[in-house]
Amino acid sequence: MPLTEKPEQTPERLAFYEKIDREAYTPLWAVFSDIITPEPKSRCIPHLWRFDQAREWLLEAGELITAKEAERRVLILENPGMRGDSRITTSLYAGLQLVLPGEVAPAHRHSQSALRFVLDGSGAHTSVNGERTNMEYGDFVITPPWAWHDHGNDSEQPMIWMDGLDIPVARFFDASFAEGYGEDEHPVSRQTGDSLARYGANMLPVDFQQHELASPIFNYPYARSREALAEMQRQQEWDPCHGLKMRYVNPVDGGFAMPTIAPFLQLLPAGFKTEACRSTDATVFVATEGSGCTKIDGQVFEWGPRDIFVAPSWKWIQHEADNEAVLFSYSDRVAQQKLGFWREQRAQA
Ligand code: GTQ
Repeated sequence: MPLTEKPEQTPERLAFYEKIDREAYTPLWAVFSDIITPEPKSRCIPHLWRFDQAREWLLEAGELITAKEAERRVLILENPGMRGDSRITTSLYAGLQLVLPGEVAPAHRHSQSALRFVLDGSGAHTSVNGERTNMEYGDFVITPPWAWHDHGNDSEQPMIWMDGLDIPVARFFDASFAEGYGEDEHPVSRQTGDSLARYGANMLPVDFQQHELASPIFNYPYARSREALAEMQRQQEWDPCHGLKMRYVNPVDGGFAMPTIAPFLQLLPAGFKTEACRSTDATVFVATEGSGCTKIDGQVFEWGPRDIFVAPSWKWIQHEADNEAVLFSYSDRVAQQKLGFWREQRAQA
């Protein structure tokens, strides 16, 4: 049943509202249907950013400012429905970061969690709490909340990755803290590859105790994830809405790899067309391989490798792959599920 309609605004009522307004009161019945909506209502709109254009403008930014002067040389992908707000969805941020050969993005830490998804170049590193990882195309890298991190590029090529952060979430809760380390790089105290060996080989140190919310693995190499998809593909078991979709997990508890951001990797075989599906977690997608198109709320977006697109909450999504395609995506699903908000619906076939 629909909710009661908004009551009429009689002169007596309006006079009353005006009187109480002066002392910071508002009648609920005048706003109820705006704040408790029968379905999600959002300023977030579907949009696609072409990587080639972004790369050109990032390299231009590289001539204007150094990574150090900028703290982070990033072009924010702002949702066109929420310009000026530094967000790609209502709860999440996305940006494209450039680190040029020889540069360092100085060590700092903040309350916000970050993910990196590597899109261009090879061999630059990020360091998290004293361990370095070298980054390759498609690697999914985590910076947990309040972890020291700096980025450097000792390779010969510019390195570009997508940053996904929960900046709007921290802002919503008024819980943002940040500080610089005071030196370009945090000292390296652990061997490169240690975390992946220690936590990412289906084993855990015998007396391991969970103290952090984020996964202790901080680089999930694309080569491994991609190989898993290729192996599963042979089984030919497809989800009608997602093709073959996996979520990146925290091996300690089986939950999502990050406390506020849910990351996924999915494969769509050549020619596959998904059934329409919608969920309350607005989602950022990046094509890593292949090309195709995605219909979001009736609008069709054609994508190729490294293009980024966003689907708002509760809008029908349908993917179609021209050739074998892989999509990385992230959303706030993990937070919504913990808080009891998450819903999904699959179209009746
Ligand atoms: O690399 O630490 O896109 O702190 C925004 C804020 C990246 C980072 C962003 C950040 C970073």
